[in-house]
Amino acid sequence: MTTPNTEATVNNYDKKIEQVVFDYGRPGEYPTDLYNYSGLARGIDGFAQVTDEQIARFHQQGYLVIHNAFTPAETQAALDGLLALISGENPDFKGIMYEKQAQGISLETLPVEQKQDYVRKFMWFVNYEGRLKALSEHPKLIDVLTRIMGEAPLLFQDMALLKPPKIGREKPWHQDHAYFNLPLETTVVGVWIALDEATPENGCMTIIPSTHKQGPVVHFQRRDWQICDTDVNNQGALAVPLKPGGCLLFHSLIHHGTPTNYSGQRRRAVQFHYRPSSAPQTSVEERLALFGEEGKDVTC
Ligand SMILES: O=C(O)CCC(=O)C(=O)O
Repeated sequence: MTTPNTEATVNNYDKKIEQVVFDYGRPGEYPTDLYNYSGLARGIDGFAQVTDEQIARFHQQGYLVIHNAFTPAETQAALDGLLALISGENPDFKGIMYEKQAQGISLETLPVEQKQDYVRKFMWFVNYEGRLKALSEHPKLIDVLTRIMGEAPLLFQDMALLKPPKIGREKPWHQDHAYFNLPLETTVVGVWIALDEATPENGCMTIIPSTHKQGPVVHFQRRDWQICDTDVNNQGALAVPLKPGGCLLFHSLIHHGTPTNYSGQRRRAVQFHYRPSSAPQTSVEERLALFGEEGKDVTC
């Protein structure tokens, strides 16, 4: 059995990337219609508009889009924090993964403006950067998450895919729950926050509403730990364009993915995952029995 890609794995803060690494996913061609969408996700304006009806819609459709969730100052502070970590201001922070194209480049000699355009992923940064921690603990965000979960949320994963211009590889269709050792019935919520404008051209989120109700789908180790391209039914898919400071809250079983950034525009974002504080954990074996083990007698 292939060890599943751990793009988003890990359930606690004991684990972190220990050294500078390069993307181990396989960049590759994918069907040109894989990220086709039939509309744009509609959203509300600001946390103040999160009514009980919006919370109910999250549970029905598996997502909630909040434009202008964070102020320009809060968004800029998060971006400044990210750039401070890329520039190496905190030598203890090692959680950066570079795009494959960065291999052979003297990354340490590059100014941060250039260096950031080779970064694929950041992980486990909140404890190294106060500005990012503040974003993850934003009282208005925590309030909405508490209302969704019915109890206090616990941050258990922080990561950022930066998807640099021209080379930012896709994140194939997947369910985040396939990476988490948590019982299926746990309401796990991902929060994806745009730091740049995210568009279909530079690789914004694409989601298939209500797919969180279909339960676990087998994932395969292909270009990534992903749903097989031929198992994706993107009829009804929605693109989720966001301006900086906008965010997408999404259920961990919803099918989602992001196309390659072929544009010349940056698409920096951060993503936090929260679970109810009281949720028990399960094991890798239990997770793979539901989502994996290279397809359990099926092909991809
Ligand atoms: O930021 C992206 O491009 C996709 C992130 C995502 O879906 C994930 O890491 O689970």
